[in-house]
Amino acid sequence: MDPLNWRSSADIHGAPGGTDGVSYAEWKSANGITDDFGDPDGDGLSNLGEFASGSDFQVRGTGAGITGQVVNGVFEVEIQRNLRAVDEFDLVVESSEDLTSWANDGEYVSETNLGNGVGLVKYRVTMSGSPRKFVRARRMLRSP
Ligand SMILES: [Ca+2]
Repeated sequence: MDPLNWRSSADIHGAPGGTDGVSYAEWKSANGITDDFGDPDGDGLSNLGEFASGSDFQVRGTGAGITGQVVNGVFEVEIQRNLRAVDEFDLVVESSEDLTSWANDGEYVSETNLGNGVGLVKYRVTMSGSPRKFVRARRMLRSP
């Protein structure tokens, strides 16, 4: 087993002997969602994005989303993700100096389990002397 595929359990104390993952299809069915890109709470995050981040698709502004700050010349970004959904999504952090050319240079640092099925993943991006740098995070649904 590849340790890079390991993840935190969604709940504190884990789920020994079983999985605590929930597929996007199961979540959609349980919540009566038919539109992946619908936004019933009007917060700009699609239903698919709400599932991936572990926020409530019916309540605007639930969860931390994405935050960032410069620490000792390194940009650190924290991204909220649904720990029950991480088996289905890859998270990629990219940076750009011109919003045209993007580099997959986000370096994984750590993840904190917030204990409510949500984790905060920290990545760092080197500023490399550029006067400005843009950072984005992409969640990509894995192919079955
Ligand atoms: Ca939304």
